Amino acid sequence: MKEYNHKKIEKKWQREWAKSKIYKTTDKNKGKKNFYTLVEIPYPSGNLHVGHWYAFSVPDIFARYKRMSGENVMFPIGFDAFGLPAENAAIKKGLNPRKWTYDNIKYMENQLQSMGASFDWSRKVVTADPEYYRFTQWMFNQFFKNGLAYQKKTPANWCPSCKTVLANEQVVDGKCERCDSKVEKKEILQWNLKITDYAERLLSGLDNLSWPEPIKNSQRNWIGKSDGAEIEFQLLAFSFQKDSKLKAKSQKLAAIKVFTTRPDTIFGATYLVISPEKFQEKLRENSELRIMNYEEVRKYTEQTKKKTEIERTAEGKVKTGVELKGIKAVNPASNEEIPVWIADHVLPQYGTGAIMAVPAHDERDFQFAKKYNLPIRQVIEPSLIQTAGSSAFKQGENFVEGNSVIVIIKHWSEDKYLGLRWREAPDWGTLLTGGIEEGMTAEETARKEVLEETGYKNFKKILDLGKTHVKFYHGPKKINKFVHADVFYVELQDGECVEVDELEKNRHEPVWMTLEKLESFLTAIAHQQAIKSLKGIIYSNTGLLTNSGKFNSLDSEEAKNEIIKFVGGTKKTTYKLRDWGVSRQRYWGVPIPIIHCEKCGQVPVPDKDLPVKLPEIKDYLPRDDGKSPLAKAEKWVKTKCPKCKGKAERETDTLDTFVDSSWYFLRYTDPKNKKEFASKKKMENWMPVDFYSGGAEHNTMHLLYSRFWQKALYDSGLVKDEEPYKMRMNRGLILGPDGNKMSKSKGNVVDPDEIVRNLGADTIRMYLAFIGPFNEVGSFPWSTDGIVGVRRFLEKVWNLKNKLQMTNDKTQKKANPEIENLMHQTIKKVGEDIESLKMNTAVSQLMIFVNALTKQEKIFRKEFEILLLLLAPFAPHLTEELWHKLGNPRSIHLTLWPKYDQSKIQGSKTKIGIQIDGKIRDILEVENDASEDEIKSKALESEAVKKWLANREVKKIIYIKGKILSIVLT
Ligand code: ANZ
Ligand code: ZN
Repeated sequence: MKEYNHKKIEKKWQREWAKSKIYKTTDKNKGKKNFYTLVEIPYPSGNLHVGHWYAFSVPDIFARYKRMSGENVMFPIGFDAFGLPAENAAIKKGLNPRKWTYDNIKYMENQLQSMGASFDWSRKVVTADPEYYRFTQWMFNQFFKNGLAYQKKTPANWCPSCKTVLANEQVVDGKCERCDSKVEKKEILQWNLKITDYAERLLSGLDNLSWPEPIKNSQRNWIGKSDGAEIEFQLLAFSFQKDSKLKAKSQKLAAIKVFTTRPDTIFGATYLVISPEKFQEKLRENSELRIMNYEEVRKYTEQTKKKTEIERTAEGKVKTGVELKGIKAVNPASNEEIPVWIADHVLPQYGTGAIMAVPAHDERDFQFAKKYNLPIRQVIEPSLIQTAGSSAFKQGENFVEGNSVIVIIKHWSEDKYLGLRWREAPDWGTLLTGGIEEGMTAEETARKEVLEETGYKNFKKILDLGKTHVKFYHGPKKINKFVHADVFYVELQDGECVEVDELEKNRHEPVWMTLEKLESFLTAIAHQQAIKSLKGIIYSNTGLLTNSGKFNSLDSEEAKNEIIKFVGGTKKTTYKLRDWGVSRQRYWGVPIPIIHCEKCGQVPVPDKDLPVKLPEIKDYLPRDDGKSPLAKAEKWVKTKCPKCKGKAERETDTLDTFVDSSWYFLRYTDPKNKKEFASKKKMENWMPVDFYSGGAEHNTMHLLYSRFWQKALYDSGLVKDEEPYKMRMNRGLILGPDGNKMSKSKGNVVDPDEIVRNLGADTIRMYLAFIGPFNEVGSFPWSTDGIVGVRRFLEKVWNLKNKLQMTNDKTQKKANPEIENLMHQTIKKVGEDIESLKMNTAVSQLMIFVNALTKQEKIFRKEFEILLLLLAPFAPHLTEELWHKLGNPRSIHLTLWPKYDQSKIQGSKTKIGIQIDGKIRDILEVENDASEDEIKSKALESEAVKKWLANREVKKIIYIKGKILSIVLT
């Protein structure tokens, strides 16, 4: 018996597959459906790590399965070869980034070969190849001609250590994603792509994609759509006298436009806040605009510019600001003159860069108003609907309206409050409450209710906390109610009581409790709201308007449009998404194909002159003047204007690598095309991508950029589909054996090359498939025992060949029906599990099957062959070797996936005893592979079990696999 020698087998078959090109995909394969499996194009960082293995070898299992299932599968690979990581590494080692990158690619190609993945290498794409980036440049120029690419002086995230501009997405917690330095703001002339023009389509396009919801939601949040209005506030100038008292002069100055999502709250806008940058702009535009405290304002603005967006908007941040002395604004709804401030928490790029502050209903405005003593005016009265408990409002049914009071009563000597426990509705906890009768005021009612229902008669204090409106179902009276309640707070003077009516006493029981207890005791939503009002927690939801002139008592949502009209505003939708800054002041990237001419302005390099090749220069280190190192390549920079032939200069910035990776998947469909980025016909063979697997970190960057890119190409008629990816899936993370993220400094990095040498590629592949469900974003620690276990499993498979029963064997036994059933069940389960990316449970099933075979004295060739076929996507080398040893001439990987016989599977049921409090009460027949949850729910539905469940509750359920489900009752 020869031993399982993975080294020999793996090398041999990798060479053989390369020679016979079995993974080369033709664009059309008769009778087969094309299926495009895509994995994210890797950076040639220099060394393949376990993360790469996970990212490629598990999707390879999927691709192989699809191929065996009769589909024409394309599974391409390439290298995203430009960009910071390559350059930083090159800088550290003093090497030319091009040489360094291409050396890495060579090295990584060998490593990738060792994985035994079924990549179609003939479609390799390298984004740093001039044949590739010539089309990156060409597309950029199309966008430029269509007005989608523009240059603008923008405050950029500047990394002082990498000496380059970073995209917002590359700034994490105010720090550079790559080097962790604190990011600064710097004004730089930069190229941008107008992704914001596509915000709405990027959003609505998601609705029709069958991607996982969490991925779609992260894109939705990133795009951040808000419906609101833009409203103008006039500014007034004030002349001021020596005593520094303001004196209105009512000279109309510029107007300030604000963006608000809550125009309904405008009567409560008691001051205006402008972002410091926006105000500077206003000052520049309008020479009449003058303020008294310019120096203070200037200083504050300077400080603001040093802050990152995250620092400016952090939730817990202490609010700061400076009032603009000498001007006021006019609230267009109330005509009031209100103060104007600048503050850094208002961002210049969002909305209009200015806000109307409504401190009564916005938490940030509230904190600001408290700190600077600005007026706070409530304009929304809470309007609530009880949805929980027996008093939940019955939607769609009639209701009666009424007025009432809610009274919070505080104890005279203790820090306690009164709650009422109702006898008629035991789940009901409330404050004191009662209806207002004709001719009585709310306060009179509150006093009367306290006296009549509790007997207390001496008040130290009574406070009106405003109105709350609520819809609920009145259980005892059996009607829906819409109650308008006045909330009061009463502090008792002493415990002196009058006798309370027996009838009242019987309805509810008064309980004294701490405020904290009271809050969890109250079930009535309006009463919970009353406590919030008492605690001074602002109400930021919708409700009924108050203090709002002719709009009083209207529903705030319904009043929005009328108020916008009333103040002459316009409806406006904004997005958080910003335009995509694509300029990089870096050497190692695609040169932006634009020529600057003094006469003609920005002129795109003509198609015939593309690619604009990245020149070879000596000094490619970043410069600290904010310019790209290419600026030093004078010969290259100086050129002729394509239009007027006069002297001109090349753009020296290079493109962000996210540009390179925004279309690589199109190039795979036609990688050698010299005329076009890909021919339409070739693209139609494969696009859109059927299955795209990658990392969650790309939800909002690459995935959004490439969707935008595709839409922009679509609008130019260059591609047929508006969306590039039919399905997207994010994989999890492989952790070090210690449960931490693998990192050199922690010494917990697993080296796949070493494992390939010692245990083999098939073992790693299988192990990574087994480590967890591939379709769930989780993190899985590497286990040395685990991988050794998988290796042993493969050895078992190897040794099974010794049990093969020869056809001429006289002692031949009949097929074992148990094995046959298990085999069909395994075919079914492994196929279904791979299809749904639950590779881990597919492996478990294979292990069950192998164990059963190992226990047999002899096994049939058919059984062994089926095992090999099912195992082929996971362990391609081992299975190929054994397949050929059996005398099969063709590659196992070109063989079809076996079919299962349903009738054989149905026989494979198992009996599970259902135990209740220790006694078997029922027996269930379930599929062998039924999950614990399935068995549980079946058991709880069984009539026999239900009988025992009446009046009692399930305390615990214990499942002993394949045998007993034990239910313990209370
Ligand atoms: C008045 C108001 C009252 C607001 C209220 C909210 C609640 P989202 O939903 O995230 O789009 N805002 C507008 N522009 C801003 C800027 N440049 N920097 C900081 N804050 C800005 O947020 C929209 C709300 O954020 C706007 O509506 C505005 O405050 C504020 F009870 O206006 B609101
Ligand atoms: Zn010119």
